[in-house]
Amino acid sequence: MAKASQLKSKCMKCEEKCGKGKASPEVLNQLEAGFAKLSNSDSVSMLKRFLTREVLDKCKQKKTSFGSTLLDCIQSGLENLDSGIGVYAADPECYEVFNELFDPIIEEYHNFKKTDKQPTTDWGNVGLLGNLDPKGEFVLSTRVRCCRTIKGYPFNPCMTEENYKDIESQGQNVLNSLSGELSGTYIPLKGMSKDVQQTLINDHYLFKEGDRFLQAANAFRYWPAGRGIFFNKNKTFLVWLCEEDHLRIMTMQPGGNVGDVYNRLVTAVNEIQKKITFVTDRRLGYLTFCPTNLGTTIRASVHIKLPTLSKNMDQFKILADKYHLQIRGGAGEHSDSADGIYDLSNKRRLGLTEFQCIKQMYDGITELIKTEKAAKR
Ligand code: ADP
Ligand code: DAR
Repeated sequence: MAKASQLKSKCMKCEEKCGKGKASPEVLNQLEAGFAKLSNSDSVSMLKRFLTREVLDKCKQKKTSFGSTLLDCIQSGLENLDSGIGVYAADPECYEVFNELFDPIIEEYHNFKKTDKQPTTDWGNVGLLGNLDPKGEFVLSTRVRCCRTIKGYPFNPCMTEENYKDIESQGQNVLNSLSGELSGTYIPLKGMSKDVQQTLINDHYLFKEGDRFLQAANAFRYWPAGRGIFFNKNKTFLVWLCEEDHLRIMTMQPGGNVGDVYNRLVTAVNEIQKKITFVTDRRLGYLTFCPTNLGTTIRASVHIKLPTLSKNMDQFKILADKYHLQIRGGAGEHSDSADGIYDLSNKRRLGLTEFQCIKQMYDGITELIKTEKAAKR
């Protein structure tokens, strides 16, 4: 397996495209053309609002040691003018090298200033979390996920096919060594039948394909090399390799027992972290491909039916905002609700501890269920 020092020179795509030290004339031309198109558009993305002429001039020549350029980070937002954010880090160094662009985005999305610092990891007291809906009236299922980046590798836009295979190999070796409730099976996406793949997606276990924002971010190169899913016998513990992030570690089960799901995630992450070194930053915590996932990287969600509250979506969104909850459809990001099922999760991941993230979801859903019950009377 290639050593971390060799890996950086292996990022041939970025190196070839940009050469050594500074961005190539071709990249500079693409940046100027993209900036002109963006400036003349009615986009309301954070990229549009924070990529000023001054920021572009400060960042356009720069490259990270992986060879990533500003173009590698903003290409998705230049192509998808309807992006909310429009920016991904092409490798972990981008948050520092292109901080003039990333810092204002991080501040606005996470309400996290340049002077703020992510607290050290604190999974808290799991015993304080129980079942949100013991009678099963509202909550169909609970899921908690976090993201992890393996040290020495870039993110998708700058990864080589060898990088994907290295990460898959490291991830598979660690996951296959887990025991007890966490023991399970790894299935590479390469060779997976379309029927099996679609069933796993429909059952909410496997990631979807073809997200246009990720496509434009160069997140699907060498697909399906290095991508795959690990899950235990009951599919209550799962890990995605090389989808959006190097690892997405998740636990889930039917019903509203947040304590059970969270406890299993904490156990799994701690076991995995005994065997792989993940990238963390003193200020931003765990680093991820997308800036929306920085810090704890925790998204704790319930699939829930709140038939009275969801009749008025404007009011529903105001309530969700009050409890720092994000509303997604039942099929995950960019999906609409079907059968009145909503995916409600903590919006905040950075500037608070892991326990505070899960508690924010727990308390918010508790309040929404109380409000639903009162509205039904
Ligand atoms: P992520 O959570 O990794 O940001 P998505 O929002 O796209 O990604 O969700 C990924 C998959 O997880 C989707 O199939 C989605 O339906 C499923 N999912 C998310 N939350 C829950 C939940 N509470 N119960 C069951 N499935 C869930
Ligand atoms: N749709 C893209 C990404 C937003 C965050 N979602 C992730 N990372 N899956 C946007 O810029 O709006």
